[in-house]
Amino acid sequence: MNQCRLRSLARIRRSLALGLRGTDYHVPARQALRTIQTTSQRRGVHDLDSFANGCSAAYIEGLYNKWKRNPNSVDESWSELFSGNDGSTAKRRPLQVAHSRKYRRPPVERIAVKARSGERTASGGASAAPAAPPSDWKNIDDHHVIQAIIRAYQSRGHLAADLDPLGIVGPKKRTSVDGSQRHAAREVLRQHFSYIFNDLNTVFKLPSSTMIGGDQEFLTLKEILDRLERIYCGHIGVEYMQITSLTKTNWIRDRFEKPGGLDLTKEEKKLILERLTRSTGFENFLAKKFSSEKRFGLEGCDIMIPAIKEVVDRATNYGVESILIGMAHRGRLNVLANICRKPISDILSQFHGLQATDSGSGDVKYHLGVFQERLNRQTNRMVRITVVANPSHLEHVNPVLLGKARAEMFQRGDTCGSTVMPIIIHGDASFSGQGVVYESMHLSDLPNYTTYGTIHIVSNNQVGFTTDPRFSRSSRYCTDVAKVVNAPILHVNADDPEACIQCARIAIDYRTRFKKDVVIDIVGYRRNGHNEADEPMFTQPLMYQRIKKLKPCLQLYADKLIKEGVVTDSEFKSMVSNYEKICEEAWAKSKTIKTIKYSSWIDSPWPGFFEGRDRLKLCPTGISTDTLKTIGQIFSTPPPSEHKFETHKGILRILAQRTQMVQDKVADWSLGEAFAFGSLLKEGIHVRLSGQDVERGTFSHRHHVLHHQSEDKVVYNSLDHLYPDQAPYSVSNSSLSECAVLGFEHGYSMASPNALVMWEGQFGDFCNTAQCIIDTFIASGETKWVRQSGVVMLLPHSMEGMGPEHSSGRIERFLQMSDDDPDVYPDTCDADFVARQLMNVNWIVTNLSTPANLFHCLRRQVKMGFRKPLINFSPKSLLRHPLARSPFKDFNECSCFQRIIPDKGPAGKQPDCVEKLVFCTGKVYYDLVKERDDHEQVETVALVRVEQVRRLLPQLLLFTITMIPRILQLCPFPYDLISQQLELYSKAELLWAQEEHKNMGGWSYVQPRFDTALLKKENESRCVSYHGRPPSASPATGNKVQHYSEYKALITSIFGELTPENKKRIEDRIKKQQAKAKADAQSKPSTKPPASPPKGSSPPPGKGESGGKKRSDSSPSASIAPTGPAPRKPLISLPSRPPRGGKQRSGSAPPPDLVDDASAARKMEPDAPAHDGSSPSAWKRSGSAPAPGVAPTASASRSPSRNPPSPAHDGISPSTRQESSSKKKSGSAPAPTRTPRGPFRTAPSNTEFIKRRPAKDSGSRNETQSTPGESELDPTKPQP
Ligand SMILES: Cc1ncc(C[n+]2csc(CCOP(=O)(O)OP(=O)(O)O)c2C)c(N)n1
Repeated sequence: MNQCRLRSLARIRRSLALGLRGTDYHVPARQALRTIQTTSQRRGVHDLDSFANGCSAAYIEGLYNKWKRNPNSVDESWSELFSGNDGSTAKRRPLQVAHSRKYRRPPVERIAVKARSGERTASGGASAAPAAPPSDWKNIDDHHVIQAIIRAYQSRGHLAADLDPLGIVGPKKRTSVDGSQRHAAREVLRQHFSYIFNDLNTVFKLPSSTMIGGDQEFLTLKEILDRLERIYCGHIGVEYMQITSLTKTNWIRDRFEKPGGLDLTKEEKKLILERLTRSTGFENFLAKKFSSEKRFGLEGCDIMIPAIKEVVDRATNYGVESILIGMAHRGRLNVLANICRKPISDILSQFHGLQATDSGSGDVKYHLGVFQERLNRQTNRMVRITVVANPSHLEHVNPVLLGKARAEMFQRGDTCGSTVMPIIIHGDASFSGQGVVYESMHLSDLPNYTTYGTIHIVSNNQVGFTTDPRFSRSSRYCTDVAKVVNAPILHVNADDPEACIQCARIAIDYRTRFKKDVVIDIVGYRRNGHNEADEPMFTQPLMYQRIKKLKPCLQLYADKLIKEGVVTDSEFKSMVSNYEKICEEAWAKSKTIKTIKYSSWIDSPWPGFFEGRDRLKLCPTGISTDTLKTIGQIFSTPPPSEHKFETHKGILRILAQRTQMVQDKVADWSLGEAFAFGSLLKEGIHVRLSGQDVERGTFSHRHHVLHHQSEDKVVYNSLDHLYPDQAPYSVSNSSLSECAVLGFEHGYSMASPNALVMWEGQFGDFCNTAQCIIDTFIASGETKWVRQSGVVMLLPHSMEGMGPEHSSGRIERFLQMSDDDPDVYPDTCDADFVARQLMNVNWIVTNLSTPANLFHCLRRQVKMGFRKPLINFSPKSLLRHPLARSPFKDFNECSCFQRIIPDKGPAGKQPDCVEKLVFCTGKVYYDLVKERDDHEQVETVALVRVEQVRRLLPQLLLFTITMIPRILQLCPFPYDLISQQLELYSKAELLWAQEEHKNMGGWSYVQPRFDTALLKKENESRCVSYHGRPPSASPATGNKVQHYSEYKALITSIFGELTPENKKRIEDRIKKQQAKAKADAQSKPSTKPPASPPKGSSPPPGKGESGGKKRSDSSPSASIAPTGPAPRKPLISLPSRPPRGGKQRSGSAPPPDLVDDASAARKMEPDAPAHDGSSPSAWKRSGSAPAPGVAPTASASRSPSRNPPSPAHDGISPSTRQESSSKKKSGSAPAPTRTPRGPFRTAPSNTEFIKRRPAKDSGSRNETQSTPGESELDPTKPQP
């Protein structure tokens, strides 16, 4: 089939699908279409060319309607088609007939053709075909043509509409066959036009698919064409035939087509003029007073203000009490002044460059938010108008606004958007260009995200900065994206104020009636450059030549109304001068304003929340054991039996495990989370959790929404049934968009402080597609706009061998954006230190490792006297880790959030005996604990420490212990608790262990803060050394073998190699476990689930959910354990301890006299490049030397086989070594002093220096380098 035919078929398919989609239409229509297609595939092109055009859907529809009334009233071939009798012979006939008839063929001829065709059929159809009833076939066919013409205007009329005030774009008027000038000549009517009859006065009966006749059933052809032309090809181009709902298309058709439906009264016209005077007057005034200031004026689209005003008026009339507006820069000040009625003097004061009296960084005037509550004089009703503060990033305010609107609806108990309405104002280039527009639009019909219709207004000035539309989009209209949600799109010429107002009216009526999105595309121009200082003639010379000649819309409309006698010239002049006077008075007033307050531009005030509250009071977060039991029991109970809810067997097992936990008074992650949610719900706090797959949980651990196994859409959520008077709980799987959904939840959290609003990333890695929301709203929103939000981001994060994009939530980025000063040791003696620290930081960053801490942390979010975003890196394997459970006592009234969890092992009683203090955060803690056990450090490490322990107490030679406190709240940094630990273990070597790469994870954040804490201590010479993966461009390897080898390198760098004794012990232990498991299995063949699981369901209890998942897949520690599948030899070799040379001590602080001067000098070399991935200055600060025992370079980790890594015995990268030796050669070794960095900086000795000493690397490299071929080694056996 050629392209033309394909297009024809596509068109007819669409027409049929759209036009005939009524309840009982579509079956035969589809069949008809299928028949047509089948036939067309068999036939030549000519069969269809004239038949399958864009307008024949109307024709077919007409026939179909007729057939429905009386099957004999249409040709037999159509009858066969519609009745579904599409036998092989019948299939071809309708086409032949329809085509050959070409609408106009006289009946006699047509019947003849039919007969001929019948003769040709094998079935002898000619003799069987009934004779056509006597009728005026010419007349019928002519009516079909009229119907097709009407349909053509309805669906394609907008293509010929006169939308561009500049007259550059759009079809020109052409002379039609009737001699009149018509826009629609080519674009719309195409070949129909050639069938226009010679006699324009012929009267036709109007089909039911049009309302142009009003009460009249008959119109002359001329009148039909004139009316259609006026409605569809005038200053409004309405795109609505794409809407799949017949009710909606009929409604729109009705509104536009009904005669007189678009007429305005004199008063209405006068009101438009008044509003236009204000809109234009405001821009003129600003232009006069601040000619060179950027204000992003609306000139050229001035009518947008009266149009919005119309929407507001009408909406308030319909009962809307709160209107939320999201918009960018263009016309924003005008909206504030003339829609919100923000005092003009306040707006003008923003131009005066005044000092703000409150804290924060502020924002430019055309980004500020506004919240105004006022009486709408037109409707005499109170209305709240909010313009949400927004960043420069175009369109990204959209989801935020929608979330805020949705939350307001929730607060008001508005379940259909009747009291709250969002309006979004777009630019043409950004509407079509920014993906977030599409992503946000897709929320419009989702049950938990819908705002029951948003009014979109495009201020379409036909240029984006300096870029013409033809270079900025591929679609015909900038609004085409709205078609994905079936929104009607009303394009309107900005220089026709009345048409604009009509569109505004229809839009708000449509939204009120159908609760769906609608778009008004106001096509205007931009009188100035992108901003007022820009020269547009550089880039759009011809456009601007025209613009210069064009009278402003206000003038054009005033002339029109004066001509019509609606206003007099003097009335108009006084309108203009009155508004000028208002502006002048405001100007004078603005000059008396001496300071500004950022808080007077807040868009989301929380009245009553801050007043009378001690913001620094941290309320307890623990709850009673009774509450725990109640929540636990309900959360672990299947739906009540009376509901006959069929629950999946696997879920029943999970619930049984939960019951067991409740009985045992311990909680795993999901139970801990449920305790937090349930207890808040009990206290009347609304909880909302949204994100991809959150109902079940990406890792299948949550299971809040249970699905009936044999009834569709029947679900049960036990957290909805905790207490009779509990607050509502909303957990919702979202669309697959991080940007829109996170923005939405952020907006939701802005509406009220009394809600816990959470967004969970599927994996933390994907949150960067919402980076703009994170950067411009969550990180900096409070600073810029004094607006608080307690939104929670839950970002699954941990290195579990799942590859580069399933491992890291990018802790480092969030920490890097935290605004606590790394160099200032805070006043930890302050009684309110903890709360003050939280209040003063821009967000809280946590990496929690116990369910109890998650519980307290989430509850703290709403217990604080202020709101802060919480970024929590949540676990993956820990969700089921047997050690990652919390006893009930950790949730009770005596418990609280723990910012750090000190190691509570036996060594705590003898802190002086502790040799190593390893700080860490997150999941790696559990790995370290296991490895510490496996390494039996007490006996083995002492020897390694020979050199180090010289400065320790003698008994340490025999008693060496590693302490592992966990830092759970990374930001704000818990200085007080860290300092306590440093004090307590004053002789221990300090280590920071992380599983992330060196340029990632928490290291770059904690290192300077550790330094600050250490420098605060007198006579402190220690610093913290780094133990983790080397720097890398990629967050994680995708190669399991490499992952494990990196992991092992990290472990070895802290604990050294497993000794033969260690390995023997581990082997014995495993054998014992295996034997026990075997014995258990023999004694009780299966742990009984409540009922036998169906195929493919969850694993049996005993193994639990985790039992079903191979540990080796997710847990490095599991995989390197001897029980795991035989791991391959790591590609990166591990350092052995003790290191060669005797003096070296990986990661230990040598006494100052042992510091290698030369390596220290290298470290201090100011110009030394940062081979380890840190910046040179960070490198200088020490503590940032390459990790001992880890792969030395990023390149090595990228391609180990081609670029084999050097051994990590000394933790020095080859490049660093090279660097060192070259520096040595050049003899440029300065004294080993540290550069003071902050107020507390002195020059302590550097534990890193000795680790960086070059080893005999060539030998060791050969010794330890392994190739994949050699890698099938038992990890329990000693490594070479
Ligand atoms: C996401 C984003 N990209 C680029 C810019 C820079 N920028 C500011 S305005 C503008 C042109 C916008 O054109 P349009 O959407 O048509 O609005 P107009 O300014 O013409 O009203 C651009 C590219 C921005 N602010 N945000």
